[in-house]
Amino acid sequence: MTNNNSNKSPHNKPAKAGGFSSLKSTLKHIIQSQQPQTNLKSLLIANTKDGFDCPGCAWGDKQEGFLHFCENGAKAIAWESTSKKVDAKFFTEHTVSQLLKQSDYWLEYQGRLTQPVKYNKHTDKYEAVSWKSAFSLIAEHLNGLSSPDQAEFYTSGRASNEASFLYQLFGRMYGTNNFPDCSNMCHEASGVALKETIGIGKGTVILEDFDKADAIFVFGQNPGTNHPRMMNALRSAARNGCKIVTFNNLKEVALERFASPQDPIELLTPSATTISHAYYTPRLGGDMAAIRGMVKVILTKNKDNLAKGLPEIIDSDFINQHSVNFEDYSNIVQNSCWQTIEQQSGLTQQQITNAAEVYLQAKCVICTWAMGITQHKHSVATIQELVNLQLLKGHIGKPGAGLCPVRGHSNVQGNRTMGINEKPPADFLNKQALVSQHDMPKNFGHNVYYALNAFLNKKSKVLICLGGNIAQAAPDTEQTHQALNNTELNVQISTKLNRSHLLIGKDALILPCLGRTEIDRQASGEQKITVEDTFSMVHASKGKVEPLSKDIRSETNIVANIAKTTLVDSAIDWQSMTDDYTKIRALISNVVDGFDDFETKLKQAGGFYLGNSAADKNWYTQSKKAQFTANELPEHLMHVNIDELTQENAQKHQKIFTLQSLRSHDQYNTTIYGMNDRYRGVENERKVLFINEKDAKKQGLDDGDLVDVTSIWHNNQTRSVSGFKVFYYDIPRDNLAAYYPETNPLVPLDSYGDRSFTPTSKSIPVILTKAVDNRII
Ligand SMILES: Nc1nc2c(c(=O)[nH]1)N[C@H]1C(S)=C(S)[C@@H](COP(=O)(O)OP(=O)(O)OC[C@H]3O[C@@H](n4cnc5c(=O)[nH]c(N)nc54)[C@H](O)[C@@H]3O)O[C@H]1N2
Ligand SMILES: Nc1nc2c(c(=O)[nH]1)N[C@H]1C(S)=C(S)[C@@H](COP(=O)(O)OP(=O)(O)OC[C@H]3O[C@@H](n4cnc5c(=O)[nH]c(N)nc54)[C@H](O)[C@@H]3O)O[C@H]1N2
Ligand SMILES: [Mo]
Repeated sequence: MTNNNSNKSPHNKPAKAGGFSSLKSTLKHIIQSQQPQTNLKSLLIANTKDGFDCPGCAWGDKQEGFLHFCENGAKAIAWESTSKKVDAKFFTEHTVSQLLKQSDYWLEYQGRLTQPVKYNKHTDKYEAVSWKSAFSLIAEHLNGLSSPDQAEFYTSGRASNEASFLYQLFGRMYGTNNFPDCSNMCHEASGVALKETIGIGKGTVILEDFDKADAIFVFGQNPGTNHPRMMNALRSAARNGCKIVTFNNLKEVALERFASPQDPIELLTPSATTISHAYYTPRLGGDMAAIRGMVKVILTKNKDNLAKGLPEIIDSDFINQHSVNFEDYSNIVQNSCWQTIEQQSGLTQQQITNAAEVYLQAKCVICTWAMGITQHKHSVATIQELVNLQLLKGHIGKPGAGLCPVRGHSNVQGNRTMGINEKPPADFLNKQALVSQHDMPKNFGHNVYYALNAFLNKKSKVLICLGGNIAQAAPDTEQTHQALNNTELNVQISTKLNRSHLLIGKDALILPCLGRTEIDRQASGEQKITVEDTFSMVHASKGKVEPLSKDIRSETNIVANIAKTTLVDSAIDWQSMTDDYTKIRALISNVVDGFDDFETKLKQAGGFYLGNSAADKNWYTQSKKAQFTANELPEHLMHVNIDELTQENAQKHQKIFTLQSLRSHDQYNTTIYGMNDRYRGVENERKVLFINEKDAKKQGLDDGDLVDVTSIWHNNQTRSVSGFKVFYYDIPRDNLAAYYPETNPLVPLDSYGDRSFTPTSKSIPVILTKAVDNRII
């Protein structure tokens, strides 16, 4: 195993991930959720034929039919399947001001939302409202706006294809392209980078490719926690001799050693599979330099080979036939010097050369990545560098090779396919105008960044959220909360209570909806919905659990009713859409590419593959070829003029660190399941600051000390969080890590990725100060 930045943590990090402790945790969560039997049944049918799609993550499944649940999928299901109710009675007992004082954990822990409620500003309480009145209030607000662009339609990535298709159709018939969504804070950079370079904003591999790859490079991702089913693919690849090379700012135990809970020996003994053949810990934001270095090694070696009359090591046939801009790119690589590469990546030339050697020895390489790559200022450029690397060897569009942005929410990719996009393609709009017999808005709408700004400037007035928790997911918590407090109407279609429900300007509604696991009954009978996974596989999902109350409606039903009440003289029969979802799928067939014969294709076992033009070597780019991109390495890794700031802070003797905000093992985004982060050895604590021991000592900080963290930004606003516990960890010097959403107050709203507008949640410049009354929070 290759190692660097070695720094022993004094904490109890386990020797392996998965195994019995994973099974134990799964059972604990099922038992604690107060509906154990239902949950067990739910788990057994998750991601199997005729069952429901696991709401945990967007990873795909093989069709062999054994149980496809994992520890964190179990948590997601158990969390949804509670028998505790948050109904109108609950709200009579709590004012919104009181609820605001509670933690995110407490809010969601109260149970499932079971009744529509409306905010009464005189009592400061939510009160029961009929569905009909709720829809009328929404219609009244929407129809009272002076422009449809004063409304914002947010989506979180769990909504089904059917619900999200109707939602965007309604929003556009109403007259706006304002569709901010969670993707803006997530994989947006991947979409932007891939669309420009390979002509499609999605990954090019399918699950089976993982069995055929000789090397898998995993960048900036923690699958042991966030995509546990991916661990099965990595484990079996590693066991078959595939070399897995990890680039991660932190030593994540699952990427080191993983025991499959489905393997009896690994389950019950200390044995485990070594996952990473080599594990590199680059500096935050240093991956672009690391990849540039790998390409430099490859191109240099290629040149040497040619000079010596040896065979070339890049795939020039592929490059000549399928790509443009190779010359420009080679020049920029030549001009990138090792000093900058080493300094930015935090890795040595030797380490980068070793990684390049593994790359060169493999016939088929997959590169996967997630938030460690997408949440920086130069994320688009970093992903384009990955594309450059893969193009060099023709590793796109051949079995066992390709690009794999591992998506987050279970249907976030499907939402985009269905048109949840503030910049819709003209062709999509034209087809939709035809089926709806209605003009479509042509101007680009708002993403999350613009939507929040529009509320802050009081230009937008109505916020409708199809799931999610924008209050805690978005950056700059104080600003975001202010934005929500400026709304004239805040409508939240949700399963559980969260902070987004509690930030109210004037009117607010909470509309309780069914989760993925629950039976969805409509006029024509029980409905199924569809989702698309990270491999562009579309399949059906059918809930099996009895809903907690008859008053809970499906997302599709809620959206259809909002549309029906708001739009007069609509050519779409919204009622029939919600009565029978096959009607929605028929509409989708007419509008969305790849969905012709939708209903028939759905009958195939495991659903159907949407295809991927780049995987077929059809490049829908400007040049009609795959594009090498000659981006300069960033001038600084930090999104502020660091030289200036360093000088300023040097005078104050303050050291600037870069902080990443990430997920613990016991959370699903803003949903906190518990206080442990088992794989990192954290117990009963969330306000934790991971720091290199040497850095800590230099700052006079002992393990367990409490610190305040303040971010550095060029406007004068102070962004600070306090009382974080110092936790020595194996992390590169100058870098820090702490959990999201506790650190969101530190991410300035204006600090976003170039061209992606994704908050720079993985590179926040901060300074530390010892909490005044240390050891007492
Ligand atoms: N159980 C569970 N599952 C989830 C989620 C959840 O919260 N809980 N969330 C879902 C969603 S929406 C998403 S988007 C995904 C998120 O999945 P991940 O991307 O795995 O999520 P993060 O916890 O943000 O982890 C980021 C990882 O990147 C590393 N990293 C950070 N910065 C850098 C860097 O600059 N370079 C490198 N090389 N590494 C870096 C961190 O150390 C960490 O291991 O998971 C999905 N699945
Ligand atoms: N600092 C920092 N900020 C981040 C990130 C980070 O790494 N660091 N990650 C970003 C990423 S990758 C993402 S995707 C966003 C996540 O942003 P969101 O998707 O907005 O947030 P979630 O926490 O997933 O939403 C949780 C809420 O969704 C509701 N919910 C759950 N299931 C359902 C359902 O089936 N239907 C409906 N209608 N509602 C449901 C529940 O009420 C729950 O409270 O956060 C982003 N913010
Ligand atoms: Mo995400």
